[in-house]
Parts: sequence; C-alpha cells; structure tokens
Amino acid sequence: MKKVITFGTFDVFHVGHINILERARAMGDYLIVGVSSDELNFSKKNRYPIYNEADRVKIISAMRFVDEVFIEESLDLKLEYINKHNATILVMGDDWKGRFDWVKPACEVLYLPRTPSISTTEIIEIVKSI
Ligand code: C2G
Repeated sequence: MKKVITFGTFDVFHVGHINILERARAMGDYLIVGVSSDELNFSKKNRYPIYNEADRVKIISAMRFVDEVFIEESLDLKLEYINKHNATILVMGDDWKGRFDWVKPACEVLYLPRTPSISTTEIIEIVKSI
C-alpha cells in the first residue's frame, strides 16, 4: 500500500486546501495529514490561527479522501513523522518547493502547484475590509 503524507495549517478551510488533499490522495492509496499545531503557527507567523487545532483536525478528519490525521508540533520532525507513519511519498504545495528535499532518502517528495488566487491570508484581508 502506497501511503502519502502531507502537512499544513488548513486555517479558514478553502478550496485550495481541498484541491491539495484530493491530489495528494490520488498519488497513493492512503492519505495521512499532519495539521500544524497552534504553537507551531505562532512560532512561524507570529499569530495564532483563526480556527484552533482541535477544530482544524476535526475539519480535515471529515474529508472523505483523508484516512488519518495527527498534529504536527515542529517542522524539524518531518522525518520522524514520515518514518512513524511509513509514508512513501511526501506531497506539499509548491510554495514549499525544495524546502523538504532533505527527507528524500526516506521518501519521495512531490511539490504540486498551488490553487491560484486563494489563500487564508487573502480571505482574512477581504473579510477585514468589508
Ligand atoms: N495550498 C494550495 N493552494 C492554495 C493554498 C494552499 O495548494 N491556494 C496548499 C499549500 O501549498 C500547503 C497546504 O495547502 O501544501 C496547506 O497550506 P497552509 O495551510 O497554508 O499550510 P502552511 O501554513 O504552509 O503549513 O509543515 C508544513 C507546514 O506546516 C505547512
């Protein structure tokens, strides 16, 4: 069985998120999703997500093409997560291109094109301006 793993915050869930999860699942037989913790987000972006990690995990778990969900506590633990879940392929959007190539001895790494014209940041800006 080919296990695919992907990571993300998936805050203010939108169609770009659906698209990457759907395409990631199509790369194998089983999809595991690491949802970034609230603290990991704070450390990266200096703000907490709009939806907390428990709600984001609940939303991702409800997707029919997602088989397993866990919380990603640190970007540096990628290799541990990949090995623990026996993933054979890591899929990320191409805004991360090259950033996770260092796990390559452990598994294949694939960067898929992002869905254009939509992002959590843009949605937040639009809502703020209304
Ligand atoms: N994405 C996409 N198209 C968009 C927006 C996002 O394909 N229009 C993809 C991203 O490339 C990523 C996934 O959706 O693969 C999740 O995006 P984010 O929630 O923005 O995740 P991020 O904050 O980049 O966290 O360990 C990795 C990080 O935790 C990823």
